[in-house]
Amino acid sequence: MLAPTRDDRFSFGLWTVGWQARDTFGDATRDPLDPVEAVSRLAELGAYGVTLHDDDLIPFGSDDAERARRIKRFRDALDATGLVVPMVTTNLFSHPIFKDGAFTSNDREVRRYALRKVMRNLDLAAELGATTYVFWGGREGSDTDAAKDVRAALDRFREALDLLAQFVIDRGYDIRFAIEPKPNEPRGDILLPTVGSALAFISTLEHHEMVGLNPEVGHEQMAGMNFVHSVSQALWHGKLFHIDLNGQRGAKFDQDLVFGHGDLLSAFHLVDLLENGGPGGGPSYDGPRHFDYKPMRTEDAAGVWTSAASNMQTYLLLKERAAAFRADPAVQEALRASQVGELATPTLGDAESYLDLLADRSAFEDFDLKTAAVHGFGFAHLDQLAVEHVLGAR
Ligand code: DIG
Ligand code: MN
Ligand code: MN
Repeated sequence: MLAPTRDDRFSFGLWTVGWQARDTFGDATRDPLDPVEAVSRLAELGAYGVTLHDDDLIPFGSDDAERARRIKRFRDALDATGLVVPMVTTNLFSHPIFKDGAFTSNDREVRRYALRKVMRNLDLAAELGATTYVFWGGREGSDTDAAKDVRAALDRFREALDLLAQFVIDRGYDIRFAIEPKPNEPRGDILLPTVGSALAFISTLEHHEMVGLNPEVGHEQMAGMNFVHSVSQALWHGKLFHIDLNGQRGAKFDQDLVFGHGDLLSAFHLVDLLENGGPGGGPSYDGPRHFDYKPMRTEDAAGVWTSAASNMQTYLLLKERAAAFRADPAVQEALRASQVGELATPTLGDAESYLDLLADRSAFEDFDLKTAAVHGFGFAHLDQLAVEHVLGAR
């Protein structure tokens, strides 16, 4: 067993270990979990942080006295354990008023209420020391194309984020925003469904420099995307502000499995990317390793903590395997044979212009098409080496 430490920067949402396992087809199988207990149990397991929606800590509709009491209890538990709060977010999806969305509800009064709910929670996020604020628009979308003017919805989504960014700037908060894409569920189609659509949207925002991404493994995979590609492009844009780690087995309902319990090979290459920078070298990401997963509905309280520990254990094992993979001389030789490093070399030489390229007969007129056409890249050997490292066979 590998022991997680605070230096691993593992964090969990209160809503993960606190999930009572109520789903569309069944009632809760577990009792509510006191956030204070969650803090102390996660600290014991080796986590360094907890994250939360406003309603996870302060039940919707609590009066000010109850709000203050719950915040104080929570902060005392943080002080007692040393856990930090790297990220905070808003629940803009559970209460019935959000049934047609929050920032993009057809009902303008709901949109105004949602903005107030977020501003109130941004104050709490700053008070708790969070530096990342996530926006997962779970209800921003539609169930019929007849009922949503998507162009107007994107206008309203942008209006909301521009206003909230201005609020954070004016308040002087050290907070950046991270949009979390998801293609569907609970709406038939959710706006900003993938990393790509979110990046395009972010580029139109007034304060785009303070808005990045919080990609979630299962959400990209629900859309049939390669999560390593999604995270790589987020990194390439300098927009990987946070990450939601979990597992997913293909394009089906959002499973929120323990990290690595879905596509294990993808999880290995993701850890290699985050920790070692992947083929390009790194490391690439120094933010929290945040788990947004759900203990299976079949589990009792003991099973919840087993699953929480499993996220960190699997991550650490994959981190160890990825380090061995990068250190393996056979892998380094295979990478050279597959010309993986060559991709980092610009296609044109230093100070070479397209005119020089046009004049270079070896690039086209005399290019040896036959040899290039039958060239073998040796990826099968490299892929097998990766699999053998994941299996602990090397
Ligand atoms: C679900 O994947 C979403 C919500 O749980 C939350 O808003 C966000 C925070 O990571 N993830
Ligand atoms: Mn999810
Ligand atoms: Mn998430």
